[in-house]
Amino acid sequence: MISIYLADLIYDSTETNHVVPLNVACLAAYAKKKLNDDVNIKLFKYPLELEKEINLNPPDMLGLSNYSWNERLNHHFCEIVKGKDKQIITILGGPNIRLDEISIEKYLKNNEYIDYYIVGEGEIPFVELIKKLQSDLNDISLPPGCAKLHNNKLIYTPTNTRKQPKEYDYESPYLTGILDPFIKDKKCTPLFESNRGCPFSCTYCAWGVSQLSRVRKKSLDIIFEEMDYVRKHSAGQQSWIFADANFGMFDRDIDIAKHINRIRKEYGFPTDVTLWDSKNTTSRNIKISEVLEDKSGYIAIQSTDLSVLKKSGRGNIKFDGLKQRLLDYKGKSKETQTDILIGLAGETSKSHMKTLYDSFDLGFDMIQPYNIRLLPGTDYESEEQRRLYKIKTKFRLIFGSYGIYNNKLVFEIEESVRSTKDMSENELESFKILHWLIYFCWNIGIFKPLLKYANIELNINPMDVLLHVLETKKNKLRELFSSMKNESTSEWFGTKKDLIAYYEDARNRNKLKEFKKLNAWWIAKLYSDNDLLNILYDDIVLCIENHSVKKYSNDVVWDELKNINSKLLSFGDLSKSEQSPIISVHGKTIYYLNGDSRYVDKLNMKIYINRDNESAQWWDYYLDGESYSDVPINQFLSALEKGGSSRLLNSVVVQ
Ligand code: B12
Ligand code: SF4
Repeated sequence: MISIYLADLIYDSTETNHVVPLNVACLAAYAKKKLNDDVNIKLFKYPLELEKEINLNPPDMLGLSNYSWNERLNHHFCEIVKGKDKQIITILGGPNIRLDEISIEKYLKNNEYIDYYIVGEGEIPFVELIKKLQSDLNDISLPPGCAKLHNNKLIYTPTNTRKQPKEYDYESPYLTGILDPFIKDKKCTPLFESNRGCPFSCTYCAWGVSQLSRVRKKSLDIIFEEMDYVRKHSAGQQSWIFADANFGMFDRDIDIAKHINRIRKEYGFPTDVTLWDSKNTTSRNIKISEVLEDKSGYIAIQSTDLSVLKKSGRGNIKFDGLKQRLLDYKGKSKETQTDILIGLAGETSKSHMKTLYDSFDLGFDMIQPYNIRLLPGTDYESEEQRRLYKIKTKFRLIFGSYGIYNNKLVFEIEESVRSTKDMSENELESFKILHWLIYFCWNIGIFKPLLKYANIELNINPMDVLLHVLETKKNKLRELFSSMKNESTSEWFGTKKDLIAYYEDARNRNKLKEFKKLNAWWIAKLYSDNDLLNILYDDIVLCIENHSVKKYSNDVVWDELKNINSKLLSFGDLSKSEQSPIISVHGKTIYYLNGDSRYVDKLNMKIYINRDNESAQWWDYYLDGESYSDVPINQFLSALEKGGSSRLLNSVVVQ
């Protein structure tokens, strides 16, 4: 019997992003069904466990799931097993590889410890490869989808995806029980699929590659059974993820949503279900959102420039439909969120700036600009598009992805777009602090009441205020911005080789641990000096007051907001549950403070500011009972990185 270890590795140093290893479990379940007792398969998620097991009982075959966040770790484990025994067969699968034959050949040549790469959907090629390895070793041909080198030349026939059936019915990994240890692990988020593939072809996305353009469905009964199984046998995780690229593409997705909601109502979980909505199916998306009783609506616009969207492969996504959904969500008082990318094909500094302005005009409550990570296998990463758009990239560490396995230090690297023919690196970098100001002042809400008032009452786009803040005359704030700029640029290395040499140098190893999420680090810096927070507050207030012709002396709501906004962030201690004395305010003030529009016409509303028990306990746990100003700044930072950023503000309670 052949012994196979399959792993979807995630670094032990990270505490987030853990999902059940559905990818390799799919292979294991199908292989078990087809090959019965010929195979003995073990699944792994954590590298330390895999390392231990390899040392105790080396397998005959090691198969690893290859993504942009675990590639170097995978290579290292292939090297480890080959070091133990050259006969152990190593296989990589997963999306993190260019898809043309020359590149696959190069990949295998550059990574001598990898015997096979399975490209695209894995179930059938994996099983056929095992069968092949168990039979005729003289025949060098391979099943479609499998790639290897023979005499230094590639042997590979791509899977003919056109011939795949519209429905796929491989064995369900959940229902075989193979994922039981993982759904019982509280840290692991259950992951489901109801379909595979995406008909759109956004150039920066590995979902949109031609291999996956045909959408194929899984049987509805199996999906229901899987959800029921996970409900019954899991640790009751509050989060679930659906891996579908376009949830809402089919009518039946409404039934899936109803099933999720039934489970949630009856058993109290999952409260939080991540779904990527389908495009161009507005009314169905709205219906699904109603069924799931979503409190928020997520619509990724990426850019509002139609020519950029077209060049980025998003020309077929109807912008009007996105707007209609947005209006519906806003009409139902849902919190709306969007993603924006900087560095897309054809995006200029001007058009990106306009996208940011437009996002506020459209009324998004959360606006999240991201860099573009170049992903192997996508069009945007290809040599052709690199040349066409004169894409220049740089490299940085992936946060939290490092560890020592088999006595060797391993860490992960991302390659991101730093300039194109339409946007220079300086221009791209000039948005960094602005993006952070959007995150800090608007998304997590620190000065949102003031900015929202300015936007709605005075017709001032919050971008105008934030751009003004960037030009502050206050020395202390200028110094902060200048240090932020240095920190931001110094994360990047010109080449992968330089980055590796730097972090492998024993003198710099500690810096791996110190590598931080700058968004959180800059909050820690601001909070560590109350003066800075006050200067930022003053600058925002001054800018709004100077911007408008309206006289404020009589505007009760503005005065109340100025007073209460500062209390929301500095009232009491983060770790202490506290209530302020009762404050009397206009109903409209409440709307600007927490979005509740029920009292806008009422005078003399009674409210109090509250630091609720749950938030206080959360901070107490992460700050060891101290105030944030008394703990080392790195401890505060670590709490922010673990989710503290969204727990900074006190809430407003109406009496
Ligand atoms: C779930 C998911 C996640 C999870 C984590 C998943 C994990 N395994 O750890 C979360 C939500 C945390 C996540 C985060 C991110 N993700 Co993600 N994510 C997905 C998603 C939606 C589903 C993946 C999945 O499990 N599908 C179900 C399984 C069954 O399908 P599969 O992975 O394709 O596996 C099949 C084949 O690939 C193959 N196969 C896979 N492994 C193996 C192994 C062997 C040995 C063999 C033979 C075959 C094989 O067979 C499988 C069955 O057919 C995909 C999109 C998609 N639908 O594929 C993106 C995707 C994987 N994510 C992606 C990205 C870029 C990210 C982020 C970097 C986004 C960001 N900028 O922050 C982050 C980074 C996370 C980190 N750790 O740093 C990219 C990866 C591209 C790449 N080249 O690696 C994808 C493809 C989406 C995209 N936009 O292009 N993600
Ligand atoms: S629609 Fe979404 S999943 Fe499909 S290619 Fe575009 S970004 Fe990727």
